[in-house]
Amino acid sequence: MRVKILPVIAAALAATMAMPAAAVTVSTVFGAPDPGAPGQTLLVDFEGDLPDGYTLSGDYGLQTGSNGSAAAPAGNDTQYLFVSSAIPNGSATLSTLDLTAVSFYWGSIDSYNSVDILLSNGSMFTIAGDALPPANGNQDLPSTNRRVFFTAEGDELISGIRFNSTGVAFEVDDVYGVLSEGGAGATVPEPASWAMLIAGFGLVGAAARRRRMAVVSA
Ligand SMILES: [Ca+2]
Ligand SMILES: [Ca+2]
Repeated sequence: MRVKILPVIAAALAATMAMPAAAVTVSTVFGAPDPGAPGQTLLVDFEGDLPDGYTLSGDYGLQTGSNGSAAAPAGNDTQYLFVSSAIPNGSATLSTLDLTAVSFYWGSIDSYNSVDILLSNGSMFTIAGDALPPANGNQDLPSTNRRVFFTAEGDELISGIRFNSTGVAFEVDDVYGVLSEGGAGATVPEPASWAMLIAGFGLVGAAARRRRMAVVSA
């Protein structure tokens, strides 16, 4: 009978542990200059050391003003971060504390820029620059210099942002966000998962009852 029961348990556990699809909503506000992020807290401005709990990895540059490597986001005369195909890999990751929402000022949006929003459950949400037209890299237009907001749905939490660019360049400054009040590491199964788990145990119980009945009738 164990041979029959174990697959039922395995199926129930697999349903519990299955990674949900990343659910993130996106909205933008035209910039030139940065419209700011009402209701959110400034987390990283790329001016000095990162605050505790934040790290930058990958390949990136930090600069003020415009040159051949990168263009200052419209209306921004402070230091900003850029990634570029002119720098190996054209990709950098900002790891954050657990956030329910995050936003940043995206300068001279190019179609070949993309953003990966990393979620603490291991899944990822991606948006490409060409989702925000005209995405032609114009350094002055409000439509190509936007604050972009990402909000995690349900119990999901944002744990990082990866900036990618296969051309010159992806420019970003002033990451704002909303810190999670629940803190990191709370991994209570969602109601749907509980239902699957309980249903799985129910099947196990039914199998056990059938076995007892079989024993009695034998
Ligand atoms: Ca800055
Ligand atoms: Ca650009």
